[in-house]
Amino acid sequence: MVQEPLFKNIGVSLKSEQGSILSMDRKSLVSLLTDHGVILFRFKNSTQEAFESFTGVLSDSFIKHGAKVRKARSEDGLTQTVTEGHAAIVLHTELHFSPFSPDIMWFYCSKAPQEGGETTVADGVEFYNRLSLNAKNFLNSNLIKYVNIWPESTWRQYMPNMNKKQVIKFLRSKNCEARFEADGSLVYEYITSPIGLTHGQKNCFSNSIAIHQQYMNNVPLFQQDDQKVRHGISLANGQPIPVDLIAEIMELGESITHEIKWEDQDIVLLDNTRMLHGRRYYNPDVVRDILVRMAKVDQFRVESNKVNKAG
Ligand SMILES: O=C(O)CCC(=O)C(=O)O
Ligand SMILES: [Fe+2]
Repeated sequence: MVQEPLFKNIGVSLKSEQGSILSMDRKSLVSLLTDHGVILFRFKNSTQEAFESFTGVLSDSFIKHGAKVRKARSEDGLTQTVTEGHAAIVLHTELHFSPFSPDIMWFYCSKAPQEGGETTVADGVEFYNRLSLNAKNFLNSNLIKYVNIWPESTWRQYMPNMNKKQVIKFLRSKNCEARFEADGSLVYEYITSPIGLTHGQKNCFSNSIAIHQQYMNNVPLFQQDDQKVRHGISLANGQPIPVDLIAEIMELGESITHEIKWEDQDIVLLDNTRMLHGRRYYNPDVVRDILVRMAKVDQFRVESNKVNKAG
């Protein structure tokens, strides 16, 4: 097996012509992921079945993404497509806007695009360090409020065994205001810090601020069948996020973005508590098929002290 840096400052790639992905053990995966944030496994013959077994090495606690723009690709629905379509997606922490944010993400390249369609990644620690002092101060002293409106088909994916009363109780235990609308939609607010802490206790820019501009301005990309805007974002006090801060986040994010150029059967493991991800545009006539599995792993969960401090 050949181990080399994936990008200049972050990530590692492991390549093997003969070895099986299933020979990697939990301990080395945890240490590689902690040290490097993102791992590319380029092994020959990594089938979807091998991929699914491999993802069980770190955790058996998987999360199903409830968005309608993803399709189930395994019987239990835990292997899903990435967000469908060919549009670019800006850097984000997966599901940061909810208490269901996974600690890790696994990607599987079932069909690599011929051109474009790279998955993008950026280091949230570098992101934080390179923010202006103003932006750092602002993000450290403000919490973000996300508003989510989830149709019944969505919230049931995240909380399959709960009735409506239990859903409200569960969300209140996570400090969320929550209620149901007459059509069964769940409306709730989730307040959290835009700055997380890594396992090494480093500050980390980790949130869904940028992608909410896409959610709100490019509705068809995320809701093909419904024009109701399902996401909102503001500061915890309801004030809008300053436009110059959003501009700084967009510009800085792009300047520290790396691209994963997929090959068939590649597997990528990403620490969602530290690394942001997104994707580049690709032409609609290009075939691209990337699958994803998302999981909770106790070792990779670091509660942000800032939320606790703010009560
Ligand atoms: O298509 C990709 O590479 C990633 C898209 C994405 O961010 C997602 O589906 O979570
Ligand atoms: Fe994503």
